[in-house]
Amino acid sequence: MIRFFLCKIILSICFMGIINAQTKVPAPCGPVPTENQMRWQEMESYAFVHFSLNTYTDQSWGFGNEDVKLFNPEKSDCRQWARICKEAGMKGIIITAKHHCGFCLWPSKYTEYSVKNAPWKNGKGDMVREMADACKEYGLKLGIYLSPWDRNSPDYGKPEYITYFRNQLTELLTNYGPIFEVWFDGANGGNGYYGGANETRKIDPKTYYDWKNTYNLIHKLQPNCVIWNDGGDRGDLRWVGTEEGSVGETNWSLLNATGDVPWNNLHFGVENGNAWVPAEVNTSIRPEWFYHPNEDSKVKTVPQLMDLFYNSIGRNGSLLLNFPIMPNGLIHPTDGKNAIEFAKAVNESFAVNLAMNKKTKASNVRGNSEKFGADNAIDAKKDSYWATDDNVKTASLTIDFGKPTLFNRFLAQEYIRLGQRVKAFTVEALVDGNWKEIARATTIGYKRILRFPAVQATQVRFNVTDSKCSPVISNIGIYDAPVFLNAPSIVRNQSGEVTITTNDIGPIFYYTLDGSEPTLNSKKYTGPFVAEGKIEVKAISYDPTLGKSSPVGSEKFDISKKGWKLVGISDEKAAAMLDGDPSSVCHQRDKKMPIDLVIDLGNSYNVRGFKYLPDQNKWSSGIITTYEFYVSDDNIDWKLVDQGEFSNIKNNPLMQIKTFAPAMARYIKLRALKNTFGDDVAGYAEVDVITE
Ligand code: FUL
Repeated sequence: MIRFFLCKIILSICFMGIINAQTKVPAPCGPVPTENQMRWQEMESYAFVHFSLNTYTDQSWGFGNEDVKLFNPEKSDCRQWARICKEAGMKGIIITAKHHCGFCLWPSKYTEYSVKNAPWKNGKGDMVREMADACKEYGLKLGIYLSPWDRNSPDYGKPEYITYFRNQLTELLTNYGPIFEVWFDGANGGNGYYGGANETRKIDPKTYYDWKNTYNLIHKLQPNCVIWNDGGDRGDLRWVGTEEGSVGETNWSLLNATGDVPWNNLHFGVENGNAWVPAEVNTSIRPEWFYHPNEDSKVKTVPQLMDLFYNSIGRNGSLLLNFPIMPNGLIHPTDGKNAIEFAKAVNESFAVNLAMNKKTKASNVRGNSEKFGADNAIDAKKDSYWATDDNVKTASLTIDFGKPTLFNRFLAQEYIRLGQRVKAFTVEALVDGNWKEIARATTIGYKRILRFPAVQATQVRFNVTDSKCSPVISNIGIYDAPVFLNAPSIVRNQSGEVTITTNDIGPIFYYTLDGSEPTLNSKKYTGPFVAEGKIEVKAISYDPTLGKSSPVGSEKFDISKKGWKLVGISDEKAAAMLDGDPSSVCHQRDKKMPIDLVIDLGNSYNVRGFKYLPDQNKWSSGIITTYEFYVSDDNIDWKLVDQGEFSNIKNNPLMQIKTFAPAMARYIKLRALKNTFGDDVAGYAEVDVITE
């Protein structure tokens, strides 16, 4: 009898132990974010501003010999930048204190190559100070971009440079108040001015900068700052492997602490990585990072910015959106307007969480305790969550609207302080009494948002179908977001045939050919049409059922390519580079570098520039990085009219636009000197000329 009671007591102690364990907060699952990473993650969106001597030379990367006297932004106003960023819902601004050219936006004690020798404010200006003050006024955090690569410094490549670099970092981290992020660009070493040496200096980014001690310095001077580094050492945050504005649909905030980081890991993270290194999606509101007037009509539109939002913040990343500053020192009105309208569109999309205050039911609740109940996922509190018992890896949470409700977005957040757990989930809707799967995805992390066609349902079921540890969900949101139509894309092929398209289903297009803004009274598009010579096509799409039209899509075309002939390349191959289609590519693989592309324009033109679109597949060879451009009247005597580099083409394979002093040409020659792979292939998705 005594034995029986003893057993009972022991059993109930054990059972209470289990219950107790299950009412305790779940143990962390793998690596977790630091407080600095948490603070950073919750910022969600912040801005970059790119401003330097490049702004005045129309370059992407300066060589380091550009004249400081060029820097004179007569209307410069960091308060305008801060106001726009604030209105655009951003939480901070990272300023390019020093880009690769080495020019400093603050009067550094350690170099003459700075604002102190520029005409701007008679050398008394300090752009970093003005930025810091404006951020303070608008309640924004300040971040610093300091390029490790310095094409001006005579010491770059030598040990002395590291002292110089750290001295500059110290100036920036001690004189301008709290810094939330420092940004170390991955572009490192190559040719440059280097104090007049004009040579190529190669370094190993992993060892040259002695990052460990640089990080110690940062931690000492700015303990609350996160470090972004794509230049050889894992910092607190990671690049996502592209500057186009998206991170993988599967996105783990984990990486391995040591070893090389292959592209896939940058883009998707590592499920079982042993360090917390979340993704920052960096991209520009225009194609390029610095201001180029020819991109005034290429500013990302609200629908494009919304895509960016879903592909970054909606995929467990943060969004670092760049504003190129114009030579006068201001953000272009279109960039400002689109960014602010974008913020309004986000607010409108997520204004009402339809799940809020609705009846919930969970398949399992940790220790059956209210503390971990399903209601915690819809209470809008970031520190409460729905959690299940430890042994549970698949679980469902149902939200009952109580009446048919229309929605097209589903949002989920994990309580990442306890690690990232969910590997896969589905969303089902109860439509006319039947459960129907409406979306499925992989990871969640800090925030995941799914888009799907609008559905009307009485209940929604969120199913975690696979998880590394028991799921811990802090927030569920269901929304009915407005639909935005994309600006149409416009292409012209070699025969002069213009085609207008969109990814949206069902809209009608209206267009103009004289540069005027299209309206519903403009010409209706009924299919491809021929429009030769120099024209500007502008088009909108309109959806009659929504009663909505899109932003304007526009494209400027130069002389007709109808009579163009490629010298020494078959017409069939050539078609790919003249067809206006960025996805078709022509490669020259049978020659040794330098590889020439010679085109007979059919007639003589006053040529003042050329355009080169590289292969859009960054894994393929043939993306030219260094070039020369020649013109000729007879295909015998050639005149060199331009040479240089397609600076950032590897990370950002954009249309490269180069202009030069006008020269008469019947023949043009693009000479490829080097490509990103260092082999003997030259590839061309599109080639065009710019004429007077
Ligand atoms: C790149 C740089 O090379 C670009 O010029 C730009 O600064 C961008 C943010 O990072 O890698």
